[in-house]
Amino acid sequence: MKKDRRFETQVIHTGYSSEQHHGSLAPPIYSTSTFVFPDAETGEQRFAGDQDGYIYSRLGNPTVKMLEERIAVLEGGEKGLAFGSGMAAVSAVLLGLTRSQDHILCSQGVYGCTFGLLRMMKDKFDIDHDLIDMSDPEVIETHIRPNTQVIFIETPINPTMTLVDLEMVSQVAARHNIMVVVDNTFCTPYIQRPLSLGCHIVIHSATKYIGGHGDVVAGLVVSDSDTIDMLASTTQKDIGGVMSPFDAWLLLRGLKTLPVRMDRHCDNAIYIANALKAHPSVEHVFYPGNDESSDYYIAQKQMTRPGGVISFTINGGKEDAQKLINTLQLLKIAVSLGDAETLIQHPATMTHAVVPEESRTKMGITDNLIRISVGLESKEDIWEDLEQALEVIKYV
Ligand code: LCS
Repeated sequence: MKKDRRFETQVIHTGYSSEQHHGSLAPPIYSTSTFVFPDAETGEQRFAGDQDGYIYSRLGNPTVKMLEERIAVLEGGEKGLAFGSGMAAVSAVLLGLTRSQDHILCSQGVYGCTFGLLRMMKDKFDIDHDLIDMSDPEVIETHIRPNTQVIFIETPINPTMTLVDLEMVSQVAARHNIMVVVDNTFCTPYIQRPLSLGCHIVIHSATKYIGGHGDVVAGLVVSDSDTIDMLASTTQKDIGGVMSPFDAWLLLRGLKTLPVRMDRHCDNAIYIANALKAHPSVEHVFYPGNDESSDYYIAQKQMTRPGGVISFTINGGKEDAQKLINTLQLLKIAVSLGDAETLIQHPATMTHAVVPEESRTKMGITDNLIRISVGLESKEDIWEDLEQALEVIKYV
């Protein structure tokens, strides 16, 4: 396909050519563990890397490759790599870029299991980290050590929705030759493209908006060819958290509607965020579309739209948050995000329960914080359900 096609065309066509597959409009699922060599010499050449071709599905699979090519183009990188989960992707990247006695600088606030991985890397492999507020370049500079290899960022940060200025951080990192890794799960390349802002690696929990239908757990990484080849031949191949061909097929299908879905998620979320802001039971709304927020200028700079996830605090505590959630009728009580269904969860006791209370407080994950992944239902129906639940806690 012509390289200069627009995003809405690339999500549908890139990485797949029906002419090469008997005219099949939908891509085939190469559900095979291994590939037959015509002779022993071919096997030798493929293992030696002297001949292109598939060997074994942990090392590469045609359906998975279609997805890797598509996501690479969408993120504006050279190559993509698919994993069995977002955490398989995060761990392959962080373990692939570091060795014992290295240091990672991380945004103050990340998904709970990424926090768990950083702690495990420190305990088991002597790879240290600092979680810092990334709003001030001088603060970042003062935390950079001679052994800092990676700056790892989520933006918006899960679940506080704080934003990090990717261009600013990548400029600081460039002065020290440090790789900047961005978890772009909340935005997808439709909303934010970190590689175009000077960052080096993009990671996705493709479980979320990329899949979009709550039926697959998967991860993706995009970067330059050398970095992807290094990850493919080390932490991916030897730890082995690969994606199945069927999951790649689901994601190829999900990607086709990404721009349409993201626009609807954003339209609904803007409506819900405004309605929450006006409700007396709501203390504060954390949403990149909130123009009263101190980091709103970052959203304006690097995001095309504010996304579909909103967090908010209520006037009350943990019991009130749980009561509100329990009163809902349409909204589903579930972790994850980016699905057609609106999902609601309580980060302090769910996604971020593994983070010790002291660190949770530093990250801003209080007991009265609630996160909503606004779905694709009627925005009026979503609000009616939330409103009736907010009424129940109004007079506590
Ligand atoms: N990165 C981010 C920003 C995430 O939100 C998650 C999962 C992951 C990585 C890990 O991806 P997975 O292995 O689950 O595909 N976040 C979840 C959440 O907020 N609720 O449930 C899972």
